[in-house]
Amino acid sequence: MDNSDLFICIDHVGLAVPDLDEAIKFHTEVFGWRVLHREVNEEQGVAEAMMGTGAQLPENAQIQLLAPLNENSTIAKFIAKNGPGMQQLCYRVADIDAVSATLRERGVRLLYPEPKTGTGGARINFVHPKDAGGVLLELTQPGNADH
Ligand code: CMX
Repeated sequence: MDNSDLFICIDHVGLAVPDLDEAIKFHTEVFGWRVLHREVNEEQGVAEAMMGTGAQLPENAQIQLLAPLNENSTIAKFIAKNGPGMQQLCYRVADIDAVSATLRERGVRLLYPEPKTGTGGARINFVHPKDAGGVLLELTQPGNADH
């Protein structure tokens, strides 16, 4: 795959938060963001909200607020170890299978053998932080649902 076809843009930056409603209140009242989408993803162990600015365009990155559903959640573990804060950076891709194959060819480990379901029905996978310079890197191929 050609490098120019790999990533489309930064889709979102994910913030680990202890309480979703409190985080939404803070980000709307203090920073002026608005809720674009909310959902619970049981498989990922998160309650999440995608936040956009008042002038949000489809190609503008969003903020993803991620709260743990239970103590076994990846987000609960992250907060216990690091406190609340930036948990992930997510790149949007057009074809996650092709991008995954290219990254694997280049020696990068993806966490799941096949993509799982993420926000709004997107197909997602993650590059381990040890293979991405210390950053948990999500890849997302958006679904057709509201995103
Ligand atoms: N960002 C950067 N580094 C991270 C990290 C993160 N979010 N999470 C873990 N690490 C680092 C740790 O600092 C640690 O490094 P050291 O060994 O140098 O201390 C190493 O990776 C292992 O960390 P750990 O605390 O032992 O964590 P685990 O191995 O149990 O889990 C990971 C790490 C990436 C496999 C796990 O977080 C994961 O599966 N993430 C993908 C799923 C996910 O994040 N889901 C929630 C979001 C859902 C969504 O976006 O839709």
